[in-house]
Amino acid sequence: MENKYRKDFPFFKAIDENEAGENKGLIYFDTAATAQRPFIVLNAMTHFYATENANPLRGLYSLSERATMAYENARDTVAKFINAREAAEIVFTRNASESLNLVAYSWGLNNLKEGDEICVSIMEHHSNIVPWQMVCKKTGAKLVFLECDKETGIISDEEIASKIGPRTKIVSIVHVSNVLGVTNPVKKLGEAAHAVGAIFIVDGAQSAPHMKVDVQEINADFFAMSGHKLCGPMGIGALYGKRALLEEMEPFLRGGEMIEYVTREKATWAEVPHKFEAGTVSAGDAVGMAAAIRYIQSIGLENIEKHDAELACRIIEGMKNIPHINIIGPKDGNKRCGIVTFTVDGVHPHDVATLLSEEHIAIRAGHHCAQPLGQYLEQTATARASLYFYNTEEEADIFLEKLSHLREWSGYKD
Ligand code: C6P
Repeated sequence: MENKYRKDFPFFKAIDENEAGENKGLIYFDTAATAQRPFIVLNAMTHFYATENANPLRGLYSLSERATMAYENARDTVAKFINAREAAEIVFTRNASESLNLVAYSWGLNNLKEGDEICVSIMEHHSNIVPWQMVCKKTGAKLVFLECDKETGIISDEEIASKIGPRTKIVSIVHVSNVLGVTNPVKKLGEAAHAVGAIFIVDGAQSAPHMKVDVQEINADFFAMSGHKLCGPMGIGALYGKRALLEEMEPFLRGGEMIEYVTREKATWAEVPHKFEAGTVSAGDAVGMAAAIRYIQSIGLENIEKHDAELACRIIEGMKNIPHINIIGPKDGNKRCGIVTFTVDGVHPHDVATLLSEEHIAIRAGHHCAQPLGQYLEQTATARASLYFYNTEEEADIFLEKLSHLREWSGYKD
């Protein structure tokens, strides 16, 4: 795929036209943390605030009705994007973390008891561990970890069969690991969960931006995602949930238009999904997220997936020719979803990121909010380059060239 997309982004346009000030010449390889935003998203949000702004879901005047319509249309776009059965199965949240917390608080706390088990994998982001630790603490349930092969990141069938059993009530798994880049076999994991009567939750923070997701095909009961990782604004995300489950759940947060009727003593709740959306909703951000989804759909998720794989292959193959670089996770760029994690012998990952920053390359280093995985792999910190459709082969080659000097810059002679 030739890179005709950079001009769609004020951020890259400024860099490419040499008008980026402090960002001059910057290579942005940190999309797994957050993506950049195209004009189309910023314009959609400006349009909403300039012409449709009123408090949605409340007003009886036409401007408020238009704001409501913009918000509900955005919900419809998210629903179609992941093939939900209906828009009511999409709850807007702040991000994937809040989506997972919603399920933990509203389903987990009300359905688990001592002796039950929650099964996650060792490669989970903290956002899919710490809410479950809270549920375990409050209910007496136990958190069980599926371990993976340390080289390939694969979770074996034997591991799945030995950890998901009659005590399992929740299986909550990351679709694409933000460290290893591997795509977990969610369909198989969902079947294993449902076979023992557990609910199946998928953390799609890193998958939804990079591949076609079909929540019905993977038979997820819940699916969590963030807007900012797919070129949308920060502060908006979504939780997909099957209607029957959402209907039986208690609200997560309370107040605003999530009520049906309130007396001095008690309240009843609005229909789903509004039952889960307390207070004034983030309509401008929802509009921005929908614009981002339409934008990446116009590029084509299969094209994005192919581009990310080609660039990751180029980087991984290049890294194999540089001494003292260790790739963490699969050595095949086709299996990395654009996420390349590595270490350099003798150079702390934080120094790798700092030295590269001096060369105008932005990568992430540290524990990547996946400390149990770091402990399992005996890597307290790693460096990570993460790519998207707006990155180029030229950037990959500059990155590799700089990488080949890191040891020398750190005082090593070999
Ligand atoms: N990972 C990273 O640099 P939020 O922050 O709620 O939008 O997403 C949380 C989250 C959940 N699951 C996975 C697999 C993730 O990768 C993330 C976010 C970023 O890897 C920031 S820590």
